[in-house]
Amino acid sequence: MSVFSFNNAIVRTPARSVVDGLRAGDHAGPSAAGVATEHAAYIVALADAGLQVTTLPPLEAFPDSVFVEDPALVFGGTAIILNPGAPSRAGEAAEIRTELARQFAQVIELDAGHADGGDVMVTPDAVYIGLSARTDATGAAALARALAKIGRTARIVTPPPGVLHLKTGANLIDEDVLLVTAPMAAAGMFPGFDCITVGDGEDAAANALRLNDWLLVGAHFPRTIDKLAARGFKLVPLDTREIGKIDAGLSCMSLRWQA
Ligand code: CIR
Repeated sequence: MSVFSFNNAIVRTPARSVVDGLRAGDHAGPSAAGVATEHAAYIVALADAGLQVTTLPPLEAFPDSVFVEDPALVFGGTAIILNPGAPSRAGEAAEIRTELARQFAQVIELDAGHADGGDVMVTPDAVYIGLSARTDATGAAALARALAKIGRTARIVTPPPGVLHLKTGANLIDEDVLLVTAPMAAAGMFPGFDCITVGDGEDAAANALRLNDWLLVGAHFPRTIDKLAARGFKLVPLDTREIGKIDAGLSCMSLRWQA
């Protein structure tokens, strides 16, 4: 079974408060209607790729709660409840626990530090954990211990400063192929991988999402799309311009696993 085999996903309907989602710059936030439209199209794309989608209700108290990838990490049979590093997001872990306990035979809690799922990238050989402003060394070590309990090897890496999450800048799109930004490629964290660099001025395109045979990619990154098409990827372009205003991309909006 490949790391891209998925038949289940959890998403959460965006709250109206998503307009107040965290962002690094001081630019305007997204519109609630715009995020809702992008989210609805995303759910269709997950279903079209063969995933059964569980949709959780919106959480107005948590503007970033649409990004369910961050408070947990899931594999077939096991969910690991993480501890998001942004104070405004810490409560999201408790909010998703009940659903994970319902759907997974084993639920493991991170027992120290902070870690966001956006900093976790699963590859065939190892689970990469990126240190960031959200994932600290204590949380990364605790996550590595949790992964060891389920027979997974962790590899802790340090992305360049200023990158929100590991997967903001690097995503596995084939067994040994990464889609990366130029700074991530230059950081030399991924020896042995074939790194495809996103098109000029299209760094946000790096957060693409491989599901089964399909690669979901931001629709407004033409140079990256050309590169990926030339390599033969089966692309599903999706509009991410609204969620992009709060520093998010396509992996952030779901938890995915093979049941
Ligand atoms: C945040 O700053 O936490 C959200 N506005 C964006 C989270 C993106 N999540 C992800 O990359 N996994």
